[in-house]
Amino acid sequence: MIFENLRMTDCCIFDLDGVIVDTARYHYLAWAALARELGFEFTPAQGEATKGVSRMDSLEIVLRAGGLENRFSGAEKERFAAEKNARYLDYVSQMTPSEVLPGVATFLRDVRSHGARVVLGSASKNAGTILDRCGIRALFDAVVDGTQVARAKPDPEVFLKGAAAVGADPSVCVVFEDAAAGVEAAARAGMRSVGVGGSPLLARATMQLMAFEGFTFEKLIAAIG
Ligand code: B16
Ligand code: MG
Repeated sequence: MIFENLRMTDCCIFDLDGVIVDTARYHYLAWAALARELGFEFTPAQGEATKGVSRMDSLEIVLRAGGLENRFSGAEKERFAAEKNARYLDYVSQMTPSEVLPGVATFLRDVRSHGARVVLGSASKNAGTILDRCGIRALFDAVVDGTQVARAKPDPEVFLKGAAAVGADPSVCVVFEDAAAGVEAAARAGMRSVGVGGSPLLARATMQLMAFEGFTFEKLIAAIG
């Protein structure tokens, strides 16, 4: 069968925020509230730079936006990050399965129905909570998140650990990412990638996908093998 002859993909690794759910708006609201407490406005455009970036690196982006870099001790920064996270978790605790982005759950099931593995590779330390709130943890063969990695994207650690968790070689893995740092992490891991959402910042990805509705594993294989 042509489909099987073309197939190089045995494992799909998914970023969480921006690919499976749209938690970016909750991250933004929580950072903007912290910025207001510190006396400045953090705009949605400035919030774009925090996508895919770890919590402490995101805090540095926020402080820089307010001209407050190098102003606070490590302990104060930890307190700011904890405060932001508490606000973020208030939003996350209200999430329901309806917030899984359209077509995603169907695509994950389709990947598995062809015998390929489905893995989560997220920078978020809250990934497990989000998967549980949205009722989709059982759709993954392995979950690697911010609690298990020492180095943030664009370091490839999260994706290499994800592949290792299901015994897949990087050459048969495809990473689905909405952030430039994640596309670069995939390339550094020796993996192909799908840039999700249409941002011009994802131009380095192997292929682009606007949204999951109507997308199938067969279409993925037809496009990139
Ligand atoms: P947390 P992803 C990332 O998730 C978010 O895109 C990024 O905005 C956030 O700062 C990071 O997780 C850390 O999240 O504070 O929950 O640990 O896109 O890698 O799934
Ligand atoms: Mg993301």
